[in-house]
Amino acid sequence: MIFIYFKLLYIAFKLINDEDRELKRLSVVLMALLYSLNVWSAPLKETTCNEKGACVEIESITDFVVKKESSFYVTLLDNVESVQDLKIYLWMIMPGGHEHGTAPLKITALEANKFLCEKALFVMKGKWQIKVEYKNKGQEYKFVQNLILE
Ligand SMILES: [Cu+2]
Repeated sequence: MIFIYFKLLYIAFKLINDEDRELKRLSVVLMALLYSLNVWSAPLKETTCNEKGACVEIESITDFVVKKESSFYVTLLDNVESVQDLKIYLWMIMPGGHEHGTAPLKITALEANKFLCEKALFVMKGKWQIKVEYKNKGQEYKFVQNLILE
């Protein structure tokens, strides 16, 4: 989220030319304010690949906000006919090194390779991961999408 925030800030800087100093200053203040109030949360659409060359795409439907139920799509960009034991879950890595999950997601298959994941509840601020795991032809596949929730 921080990364996307700075990316947006960069775009804002590029869009507003140097003559519009006041406008630029205003947009920076506004974005900083939204960010500090924790009401700004960026959508996500990322493709994650593993060392075997298989990929999954994760696309948020709602924004990912702490203590609010979120939902997202997971699309397997692999040969899905032989995929078994699909697991999609949230994982948190705490500052002290402790790790934990959450209540299970509600997962609905929309297509053979596309899944709707609901009831994703990020219970606290910090470093989160969306984990996708499955087996395909006797091999295990694991994907990790990192998220920082402020
Ligand atoms: Cu935690």
